[in-house]
Amino acid sequence: MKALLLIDIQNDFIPGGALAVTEGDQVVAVANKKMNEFDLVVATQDWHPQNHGSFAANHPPKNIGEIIDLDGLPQILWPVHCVQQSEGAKLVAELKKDKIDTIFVKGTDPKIDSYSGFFDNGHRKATGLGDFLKEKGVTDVYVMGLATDYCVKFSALDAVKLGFKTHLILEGCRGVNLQAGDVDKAIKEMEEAGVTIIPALSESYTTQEKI
Ligand code: VGL
Ligand code: ZN
Repeated sequence: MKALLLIDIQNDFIPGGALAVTEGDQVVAVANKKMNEFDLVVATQDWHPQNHGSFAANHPPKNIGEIIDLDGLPQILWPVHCVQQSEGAKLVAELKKDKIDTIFVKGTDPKIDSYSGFFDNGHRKATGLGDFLKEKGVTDVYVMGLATDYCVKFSALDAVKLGFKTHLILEGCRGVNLQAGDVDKAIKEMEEAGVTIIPALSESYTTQEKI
């Protein structure tokens, strides 16, 4: 039994959003197409309270990109993003919602960030996604979404740790690349941890497929 796991395909992570990922909007078409190949589709949603500790604005005079200690863990400071109930936190309008079985929210505790869809960054609390997939009899998890070097990476790494055969749909991912090379490093890290990387289709193959 395989499941498609859509990571944080939210307005704030696409161009025009608060934490825009270059070409982030391009993963939507991939998600909408891939959904048809799966019996189970689940999504994650970054869902922060306004006072979340990952927001630079909550630690003046600190700036975006600086690293602080947040309740004992190193924390990169981000722009205010994916605030609960805001437009930016909504799943992208063009993403087909009818096929999504359940949405798991994360990052709700102001004291700890949660890049992975399974656990917070300190592995202190689970979101319920792991147990949910196990109860459904899922053996294989196919991960895609935003962003490759943060939430996609940590979700894929946790999926491996939980014993799922884990696959990364590369054409359905885009990354932040805060430092040049971060996305490539993330892909390598996932591969070394046992994630199967499904390479992006070549341009010509994509064109052929559309005909
Ligand atoms: C993400 C940074 C902060 C992500 C979420 O979805 O990759 N990155 N919050
Ligand atoms: Zn976040």
